[in-house]
Amino acid sequence: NNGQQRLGITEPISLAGPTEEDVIKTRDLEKYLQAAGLYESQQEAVGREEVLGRLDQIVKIWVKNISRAKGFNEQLVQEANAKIFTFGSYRLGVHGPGADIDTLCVGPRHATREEDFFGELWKMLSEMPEVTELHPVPDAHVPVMGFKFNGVSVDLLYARLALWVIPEDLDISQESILQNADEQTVLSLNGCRVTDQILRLVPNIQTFRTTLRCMRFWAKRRGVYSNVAGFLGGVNLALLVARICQLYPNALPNMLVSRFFRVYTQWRWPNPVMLCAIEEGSLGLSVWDPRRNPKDRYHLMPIITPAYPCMNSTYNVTSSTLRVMSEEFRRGSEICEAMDASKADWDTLFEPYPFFDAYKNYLQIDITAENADDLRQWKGWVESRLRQLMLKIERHTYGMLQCHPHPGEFSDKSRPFHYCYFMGLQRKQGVPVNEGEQFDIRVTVEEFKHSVNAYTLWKPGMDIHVSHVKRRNVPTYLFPGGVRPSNPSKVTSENKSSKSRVSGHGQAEKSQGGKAVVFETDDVKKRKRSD
Ligand code: 3AT
Ligand code: MN
Ligand code: MN
Repeated sequence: NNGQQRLGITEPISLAGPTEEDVIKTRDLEKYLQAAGLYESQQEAVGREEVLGRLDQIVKIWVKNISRAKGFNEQLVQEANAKIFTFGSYRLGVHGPGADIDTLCVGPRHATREEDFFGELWKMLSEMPEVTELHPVPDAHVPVMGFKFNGVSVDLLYARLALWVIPEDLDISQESILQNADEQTVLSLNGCRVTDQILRLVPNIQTFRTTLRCMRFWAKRRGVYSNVAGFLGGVNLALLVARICQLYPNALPNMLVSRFFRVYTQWRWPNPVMLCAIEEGSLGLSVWDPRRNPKDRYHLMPIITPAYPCMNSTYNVTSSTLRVMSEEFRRGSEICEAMDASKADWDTLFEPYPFFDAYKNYLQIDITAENADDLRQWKGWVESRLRQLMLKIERHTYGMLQCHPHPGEFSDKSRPFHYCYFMGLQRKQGVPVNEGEQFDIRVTVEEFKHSVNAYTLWKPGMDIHVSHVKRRNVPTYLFPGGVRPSNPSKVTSENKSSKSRVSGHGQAEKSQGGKAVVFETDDVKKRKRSD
């Protein structure tokens, strides 16, 4: 127990350790997470280690091959080295079955990204029978090679260091590693450096892990797990949980969960959450600083990464997604209080958010393409733009119309090469409604589609369609088993009357006061493109 050592930028809130009840409740939580299938089997764990071992071998062979091809003498070829590091949920030790392994290949200065990594290494991988679904994305903000190795999903990034030889015991936590590194390398190293730093800055790794697993599960169930949609991603959640661990260094996971909700319900955003002080560094890289960088002032929910150069990890959050998350923190906090009074249990906390019951109006965004490969690219692009639609709608209605994006896509089994996305729409609450008020967002939607269709890699067949659907008309393939639940909120409140108070169901509906709010959206208009 190193809870005596102060970690973090303030004193802890409480040094209290667990009561007997906390021990029991934490054991209960661990059992719950086990039963929910959040842990992989021993066999899968061994499989992953094998994959990592093989990848390390492969990049070592690769770097020797390219050194030889570049005319290095045999001694230098033998010395040439590359190395695999991990980050993401696997490195944090909170990954579930079937999760990907996020890996970083660190190579020497003569191993270039374009030709050697995306060229030669790609070629080596493409010729291996163990490797399937190989998808290089060299033009991404953080360039990545995605593939499956023995069926395990792998994301492989590349960092090209300014060193001639990569020592086998290379420490990537020191700032000097970033010297003379290109921007993609800094970003790629950052994933690992941040993860390592988080693990160093929490007082107890085991309690941190269990708490984080719990919060990841909660966020997925409540529809607030998604970076790209403007909610919380793996890194954001890890940082939020790590800060709570610092504030309650001797607490067990059950306490940390309830403190998590309490602290973030009371948090006054945009005060930043950070695990350590933001250091200026000596390399002149830009760090998060709202006083200096005007764009940092617009961040609504800053959660700062703890490795130089410190950055905000939640630049995608909008006022709408922040509102949704704040509501979920509040709900979590109330449920934890109810749990203390034995009026709720873990089931209550993890109850899925009834997205298609929560709003009267939805925006449906359908996308199609001609084949699976096009669809995968089109999907990535459209997803990265959906946030713009949300921002535009909010801006064009002066914040009177609020959007709630559903994280993730849906697909209709009977429709190939098709995905759809949904956003709940509601009028801003607590503002008087004008009779017959309606929102015309046709221009907004048109603008959005225009920007989406400006995709530089657009191919014939990549199409997007935006429409307005009423709750009763949402397609049945959205529901598990293709069957719409008769009235989920009602069932809940009848069966679990003591818990319904805190579930927050149907609030959106009530607050619209039953008055007509009409949305006009563009409808089926086949896009024509001449080139
Ligand atoms: P899973 O268990 O894989 O679902 P995870 O936390 O490992 O959870 P990801 O594999 O999606 O999540 O991401 C791992 C890290 O990769 C998190 C972040 O440092 C980086 N990352 C992921 N997506 C992006 C992105 N779009 N842009 C920049 N970095 C990203
Ligand atoms: Mn991952
Ligand atoms: Mn990944």
